[in-house]
Formats: sequence, C-alpha cells, structure tokens
Amino acid sequence: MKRTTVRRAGVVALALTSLMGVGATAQADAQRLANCGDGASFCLFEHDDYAGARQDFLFTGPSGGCANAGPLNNKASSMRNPSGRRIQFYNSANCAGSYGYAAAPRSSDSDLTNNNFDNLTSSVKSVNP
Ligand SMILES: [Ca+2]
Ligand SMILES: [Ca+2]
Repeated sequence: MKRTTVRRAGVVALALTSLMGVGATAQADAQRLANCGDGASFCLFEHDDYAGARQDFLFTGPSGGCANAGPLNNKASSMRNPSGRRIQFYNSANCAGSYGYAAAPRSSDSDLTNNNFDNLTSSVKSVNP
C-alpha cells in the first residue's frame, strides 16, 4: 500500500516538471526571436547575449539582398534572425568573397565565438533557405 502511494507522488511530480519545462522553453523561444527592432528581418549585437549596440536590418524584395554591418563592422558578437531566410555572414564589405557563417531561418546565436566569427562580420546577405 505504502509503496503505491509513493510511486503515484513520483508520477505527479514528474508531470509537473514536464509542464513547467515546456512553458519555459516556449517563453525562451519567443524571447530570443523577439527584440530586434520592430519589423526588422535580422539584427546584430555588439556583445555576447544580445547586449551592447544593436544594428537592425530590413531585407525586402527578392532573396540575395546584401547589407554592410555599419557601426558594428568587425564588432558583432551575437545575432537574432527572426526572418524565414538564411543569413550569410561575410568578413568583407558588400558580401564579397565567400561567407564564413550562415544563420538558419528563425534562429539566434548568443555568442559567435564558437562559429569562428566573433568581431569579424562586415556584411550580411539574406538568401532563401
Ligand atoms: Ca563584439
Ligand atoms: Ca570583417
């Protein structure tokens, strides 16, 4: 009898933990994809964890638009891509040469160091995934 009660309590606790886990994940997803400027397709941040100066980009029209990093040239350390397109990162201005890193649609990265692209981005291009 006693053993059964203990097991039931364990199951309830597990179910509660799962529910909380799902809620927290959904909230984190919404948070990391928000917080570019209103309607921006993509944004770069000066520091890790979406901190420091922010540069917004609006890519309209056909795929393949390129934009220079502006004030964040060689400074970007994290990024958010709420758009449905892939964003390619270039070490040179005007998307010259080959890209060094590509962000998946609807993704974010709190630290570009592990992509070997910290403080290197000079231009970005929006392409169809
Ligand atoms: Ca930086
Ligand atoms: Ca560069």
